[in-house]
Amino acid sequence: MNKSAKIWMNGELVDWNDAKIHVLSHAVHYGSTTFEGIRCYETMKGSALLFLDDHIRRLRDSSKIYRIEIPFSEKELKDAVISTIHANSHKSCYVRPLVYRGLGAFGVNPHRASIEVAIATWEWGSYLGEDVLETGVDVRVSSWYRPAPNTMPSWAKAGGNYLNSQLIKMEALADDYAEGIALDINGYVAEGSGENIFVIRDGIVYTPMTAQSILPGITRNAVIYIARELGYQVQETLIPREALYVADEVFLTGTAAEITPVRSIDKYPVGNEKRGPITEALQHNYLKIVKTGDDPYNWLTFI
Ligand code: PPE
Repeated sequence: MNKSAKIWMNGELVDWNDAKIHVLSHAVHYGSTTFEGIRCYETMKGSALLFLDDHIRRLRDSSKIYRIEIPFSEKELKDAVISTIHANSHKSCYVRPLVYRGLGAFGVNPHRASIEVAIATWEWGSYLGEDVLETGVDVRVSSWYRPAPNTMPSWAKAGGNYLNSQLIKMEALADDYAEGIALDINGYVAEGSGENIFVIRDGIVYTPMTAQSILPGITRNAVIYIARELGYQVQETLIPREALYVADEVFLTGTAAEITPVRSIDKYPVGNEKRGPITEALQHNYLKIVKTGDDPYNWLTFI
């Protein structure tokens, strides 16, 4: 990982090496964190955060679900993100705001632990491998499902959820796949370990519904928006597993993964195993905004 100079912790910038927590922090034992992943791009008009407001809002939502009151306002958090980037002199970077339950009386009861906030930034390239935005990735359907509704709330981007993601990811890597696609409890397509998924057939763009144990992705939203702007029909709907095997195009979306084409699933070729034309058009329109800094939809926060 690319180390940076400073990490913001509870209102102060501390040296990267000093950004430590106590081993008895609640979060370490019980997974009680909420967090975000935001990208800052070096556009032709200067560095800009993509979807800063939406990410901070989701951090608040995730925290609310877990009855965590963040001891900073949204404005303070946004300012802190920007000052951390400046302190680390990044032109482009990945931003990781983290809220976690710290020390207190020991035991599951979270209300006795402190609420702590940290913001780290570092330079982070391609999420699923080099050149994959063009070549695509090989994925498998995971034998692990996403948690059933009313077990782990998938709308919360919370640390504990990522134990399930880790099982999906490790299983995929063990068999030399770049990523695993999890089904929901009913066997319908849900999402990757760290990405949402889109499936295209006959020019129609399909993606799972947010009630299907998926994270309501901010990139997912943007892609739905761009697709409709380009005139494509988009359906948020149930997708059976076999739809993956007969799709014309499949791609994954996420802040880290951006828009990554899938070239095979369970060794079934997707389309002609190349990035498809609709995937390319969506990628082009998404990346154009963060490359040029032309911001027709007001998605960027210049820093
Ligand atoms: N689903 C999951 C489970 C998920 O973790 C992400 C983001 C998404 C969908 C896409 O959401 P969005 O970024 O809002 O479009 N995964 C983060 C990386 C996880 C990791 O730390 O590894 C990310 O892309 O930042």
